[in-house]
Amino acid sequence: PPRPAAGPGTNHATDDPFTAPRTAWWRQGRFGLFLHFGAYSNLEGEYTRPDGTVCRNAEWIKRECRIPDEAYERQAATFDPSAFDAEAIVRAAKDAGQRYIVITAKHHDGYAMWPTKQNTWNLRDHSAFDPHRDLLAELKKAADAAGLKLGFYYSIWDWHDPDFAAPETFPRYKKRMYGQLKELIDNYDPALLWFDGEWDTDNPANHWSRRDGADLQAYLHALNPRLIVNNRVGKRELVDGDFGTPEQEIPAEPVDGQLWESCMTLNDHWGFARYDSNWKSPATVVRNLLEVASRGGNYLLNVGPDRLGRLPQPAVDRLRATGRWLDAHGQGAAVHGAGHTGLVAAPSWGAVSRRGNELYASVTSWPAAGSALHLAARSPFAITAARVLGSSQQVKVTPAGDGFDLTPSGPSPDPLASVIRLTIRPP
Ligand code: JFZ
Repeated sequence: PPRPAAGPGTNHATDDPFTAPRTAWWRQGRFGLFLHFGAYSNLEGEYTRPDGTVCRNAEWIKRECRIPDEAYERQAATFDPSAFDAEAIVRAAKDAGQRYIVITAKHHDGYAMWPTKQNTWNLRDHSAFDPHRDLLAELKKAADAAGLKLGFYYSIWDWHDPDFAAPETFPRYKKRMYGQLKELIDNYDPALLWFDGEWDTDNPANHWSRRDGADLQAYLHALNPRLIVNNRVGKRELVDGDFGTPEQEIPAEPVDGQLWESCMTLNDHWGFARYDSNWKSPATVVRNLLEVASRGGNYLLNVGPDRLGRLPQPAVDRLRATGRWLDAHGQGAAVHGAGHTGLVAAPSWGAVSRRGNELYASVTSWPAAGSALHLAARSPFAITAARVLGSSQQVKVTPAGDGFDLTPSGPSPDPLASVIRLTIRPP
């Protein structure tokens, strides 16, 4: 169903993000790299208290480990991500088959990763980093050169700004926030803004209102009508951004007429944590990506660079493996530009996506020799051709019950997952 029209006074983009040309790159891209990088990264997940005990957390370390402001500021002053290599990061994303990058410009700790003019709590004015460098500018340049889109995560909730917590001073905070967002848009021309921290909370109290969300979305679209904005800009009332943001989960069903993006960590933390080696396997990443695409969503896979700005090698390896898998199976045909079929039921053996008149049946549980995969049809259609991508293997298609049986002639060409491409004649 079409989205409800904008309510009175909500001057946001009135196009339907589900079909709007401005969201086409995002809808087709399906796969992005999320980067959590900030002053917390400098601690690499471990804070040693004055008494010698160690407290562990990643991007929430300031709050969860109750680090006093002075101590947190002191450690941030030593932050020197000198090994941040925007080209290497962009190459890793591109090799993975990712089409966009979203980096934390400001997380809850309030620390800005660019030389903002609104305060000195930023990487230029409060760090040991080369003052002539600008990470976001470097990333923008490298992303542009590689044809990847760049977006910024921006936390509304701010633990550092002295004007944040009191309702009387909140307007002053908002003014600085608007100033920062204008800087980001004017100086780096992001394709997307990914808001967070819009929720009700204490310590510090959050006075962000549904009206604030609507005003902000209107402001942003006035600055750049093509900007894509996530739903956490507001409180899911008055405005809902352009896409939903399920976190660390894949919705079982696509939401009719609504864009969504599932964000997920590659290990167990968003920010770098040196003790966390619980990396998802390439098979898990590929399976998640296929599931997400088959349900019409995007997959925003997170990596936290270390204190020097380097991507952890296990993360690079997994990104590389994901890209290799996509290349080997039809150059990402099951993912890029593909989406929800609307024609078949989600199978237990994998995921099925659709691009035009082709269905991509990605099989993570390949059948034993001579056995079939059942494809249940929700509405009648015909299959006119079937082949295994990246292989010469034949697949026999036989009408069966509510759909078809697909019987491959041999073992799975790829233990990770293999793709059967079905050419269909739609109803
Ligand atoms: C937030 C942050 O607090 C976290 O550090 C990380 O940046 C993540 C991507 O976003 O955490 C959230 C945000 C939203 C929900 C849960 C955790 N949510 O909607 O359930």
